[in-house]
Amino acid sequence: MFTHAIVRTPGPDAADGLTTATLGQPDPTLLLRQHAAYVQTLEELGLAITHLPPLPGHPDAYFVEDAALIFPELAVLTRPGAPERRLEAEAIAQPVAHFRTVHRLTDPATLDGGDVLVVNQTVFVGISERTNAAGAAQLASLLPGYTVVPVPVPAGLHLKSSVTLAGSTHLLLTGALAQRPEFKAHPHLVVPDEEAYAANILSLNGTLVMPRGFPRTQALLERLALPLRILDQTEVQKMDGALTCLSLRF
Ligand code: CIR
Repeated sequence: MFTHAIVRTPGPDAADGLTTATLGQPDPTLLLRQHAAYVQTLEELGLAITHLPPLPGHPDAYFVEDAALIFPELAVLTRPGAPERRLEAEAIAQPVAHFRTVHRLTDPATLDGGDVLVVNQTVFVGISERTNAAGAAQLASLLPGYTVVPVPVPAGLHLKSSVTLAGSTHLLLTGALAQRPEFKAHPHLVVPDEEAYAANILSLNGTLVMPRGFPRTQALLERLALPLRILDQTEVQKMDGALTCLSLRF
């Protein structure tokens, strides 16, 4: 069960964040509205919310998932791979320390939380443009009770751009990742190539939360017979963000 989430409100400078998408600039008002609907959904699913204010000068800081990892035993402040985002980790130290003992990744490690997928006691770490092998190794040394499995990220920004948990038993992933030996044996659903963005969903206390506009993925998820919430994510998608990025859930 998830009981808490930490979120940060997008700032007026959100359009200045990093992105590779070619979908245009986010509309600041609509971004705030979509973010508020997201937070309300987490609340409705039973999570108590810690709200952080915008972080001036750090336009990507509302993607809080990248700055920290929260496990039942401890928390880890990451060392984000994009130098522009590195200070976001220290900026979230205090709210995270309220809940867990805080550890830190250090140079030469780089790691974004978007590259970390926890499935029971296995921690898959995407090796990507943001996360390196030293990041995975340092994380493993902090998590003796877990098996850390590095996975090359074939496409997209982060590992979780292409694979997330759907309920408690299945992975939802792209065709490219479905071929990887790390995931092959796991029960999974494969998103159609043209709906790759929908591989990033949230599974929260028995409910699935997915982005709007991906009917084939929705049909796949309906097979799991779990309650489904659908959220507009258009403005976040313009900044290479997705549902998991917008919160730390624990
Ligand atoms: C970035 O490029 O870092 C941000 N604009 C998007 C981060 C998305 N975070 C995530 O998928 N965990």
